[in-house]
Amino acid sequence: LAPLVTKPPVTVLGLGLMGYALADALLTAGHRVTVWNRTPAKAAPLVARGAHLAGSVREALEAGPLTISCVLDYAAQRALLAPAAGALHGRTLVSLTNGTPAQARETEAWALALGATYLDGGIMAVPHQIATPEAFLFYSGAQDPFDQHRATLAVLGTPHHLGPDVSLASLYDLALLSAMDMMFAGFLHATAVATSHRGTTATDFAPHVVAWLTSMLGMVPVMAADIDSPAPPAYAQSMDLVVAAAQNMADAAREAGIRPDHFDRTVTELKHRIAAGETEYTAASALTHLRLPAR
Ligand code: FVH
Repeated sequence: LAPLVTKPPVTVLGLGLMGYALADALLTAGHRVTVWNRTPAKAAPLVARGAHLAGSVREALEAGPLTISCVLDYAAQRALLAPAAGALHGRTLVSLTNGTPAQARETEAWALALGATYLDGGIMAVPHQIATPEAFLFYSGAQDPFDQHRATLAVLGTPHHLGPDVSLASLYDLALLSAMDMMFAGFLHATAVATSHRGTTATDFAPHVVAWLTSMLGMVPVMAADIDSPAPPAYAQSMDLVVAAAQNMADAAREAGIRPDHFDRTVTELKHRIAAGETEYTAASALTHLRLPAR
């Protein structure tokens, strides 16, 4: 006997690495899954497991009340949805396509004008983490569709609804992706410096990177509290010490034959700040200098 399918139907548009993982997780959880992809052949293993491959985007949207879209970018998403837009009326669209806060606001207005409800989302996971405890996803937009589809969305990873401002999910998503990008850039720079020593391999060095970055992560809440609080900071260093360290990092990179650009720029900026009278380096002061002047 075939198992009884009692969970709500869900449509997934886009079967790249991430879209495929989303559809696969929903199928595994027992949902009736309809899929659509520009290249239909990618759906074959899902269809073999019971997914329905829609012949058009319109058919995919009409298959149920909830559609999750996960394609390359918002331009591709809009281009594929536009010809079938009428089918969004009375349905919920959740975009897990990576985009900017402005694109989220624009897409929400477009969907609302069509009589649809809209949630914008950001996936904080890579495909193999979907439906594991490591995966979490940000959502923003109206509370009602989130509450209505919460159980389905929870299959993919822990859902965090950030509130009715639809731009928040992409803002948090891109902020965290920026942190990840800079962390990996830091790892690569460190590894380039360390492996300039002939006897050192990246594999030898990696555990030290992991240990150091893991221990330094403990500073994040301390620095965050300093940023938010008007009280004297718990963590502060003299500007002279920080500029000397940055100069050493620039010089060590140069000696190792590695581009010192980032640290050269840091030294220049810190020297300007010292010349302007700054004596203490704090998280709050660093943040102030990241902000562009108000337009
Ligand atoms: N992969 C990851 O680790 C990250 C994790 C966080 C979230 N991102 C975002 O998810 C979106 C999709 O990413 P992906 O990993 O699935 O990407 P690809 O494997 O490259 O697949 C791209 C899909 O988009 C379809 N597509 C591309 N252009 C068009 C178009 N003009 N019209 C219709 N569909 C289009 C593509 O179709 P096909 O090539 O298979 O026919 C794939 O389905 C993305 O926003 C990430 O930033 C993933």
